[in-house]
Amino acid sequence: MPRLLVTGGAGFIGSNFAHYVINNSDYDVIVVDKLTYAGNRASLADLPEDRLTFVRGDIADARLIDDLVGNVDIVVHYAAESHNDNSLDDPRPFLHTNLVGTFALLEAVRKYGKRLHHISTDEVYGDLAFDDPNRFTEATPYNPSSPYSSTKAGSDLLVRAWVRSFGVAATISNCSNNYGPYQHVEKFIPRQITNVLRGLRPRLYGEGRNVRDWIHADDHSSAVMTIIEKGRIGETYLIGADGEKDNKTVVELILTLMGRPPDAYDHVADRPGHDLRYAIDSTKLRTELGWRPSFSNFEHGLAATIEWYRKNEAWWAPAKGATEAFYARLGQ
Ligand code: NAD
Ligand code: TDX
Repeated sequence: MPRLLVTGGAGFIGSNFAHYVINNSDYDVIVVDKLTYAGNRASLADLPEDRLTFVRGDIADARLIDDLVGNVDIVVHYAAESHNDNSLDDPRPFLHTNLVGTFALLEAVRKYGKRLHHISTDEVYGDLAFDDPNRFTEATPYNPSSPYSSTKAGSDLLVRAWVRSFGVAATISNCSNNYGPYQHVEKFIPRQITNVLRGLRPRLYGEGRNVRDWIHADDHSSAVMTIIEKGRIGETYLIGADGEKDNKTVVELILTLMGRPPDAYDHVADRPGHDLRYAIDSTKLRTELGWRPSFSNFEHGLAATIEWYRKNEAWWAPAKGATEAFYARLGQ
């Protein structure tokens, strides 16, 4: 069977992708993950041992990565430090993983002539004004705002340079905000859901007018599989599902779906440099590769996600206390 190396496969989107691949293809999956605070081996616990191999390690460890890449067919690179608020508090791990780690993977795929798909974010494009009629496209200039998004932008540029200078067979995708099961409680949607489950009030940064373009993690996975199978080498594809909503609307919807008054939340200190709005135009992916999202109704996807957190308190509870202590220190 063909073998996929999934970096960061014990994190939110990587573990959803491992489930998607094992349930929808013949690929065997090898996950390499450092198990930082954001990684959780339990997110892969229900996958069959004959299809999934787990290796604990750092993607910046060139010797380990060389060994692993030499023995697979395709590398799908999810591993990253991924949270903006952490990057504003301590940027150093973002440079290590997002830049040095991506460099180690690029050197290994170059040496062995392996196919790479690099996972990135819409945040590399900076933000849009609320009333801007345009959305991000593959041609939008890079303009990142935070240590997180600037290191992701840097990792994309490394991939592009290795394609051009060394002929590495890579593709890149830049996706909008994901939601779904297995997302760490530091992120917006799981934080609010688990606050309500704990009897705490949701916390909205600033006025809550900032807009994010939401996509279910399964739709992100199907888009990545489409690019691996049909994408043109050297190309970038934007992934999005036309899910723009402001944060206030999302908090009110979570409260309503959980049977609470829609105004039972608190405004807290805003994020420094807070990007106003992200919006993805995924026309290229849809017209060239024929991809379509399957979660067309955000409310249904959100209700299923709430149900998952309700049923899986044992998965998220160990991280909740430290996460809220971190936010309390920031006044958030
Ligand atoms: P996450 O923080 O939930 O998971 C990251 C995983 O990478 C964790 O399992 C962690 O242990 C692992 N990791 C971190 N440093 C590592 C290292 N040095 N070596 C090996 N493993 C390491 O992140 P996520 O939200 O699942 O994001 C995954 C990818 O998708 C990232 O590249 C992110 O930039 C991108 N992305 C995320 C979103 C989103 O909405 N969350 C949207 C677009 C793109
Ligand atoms: O408690 C909160 N209250 C709040 O209002 C938190 C945690 C967040 N927010 C706001 C900030 C953002 O406007 O909600 C929005 C979403 O916040 P995050 O979940 O931190 O996501 P964001 O900063 O938009 O970045 C996410 O999408 C792009 C992922 O974390 C990135 O990894 C991805 O690249």
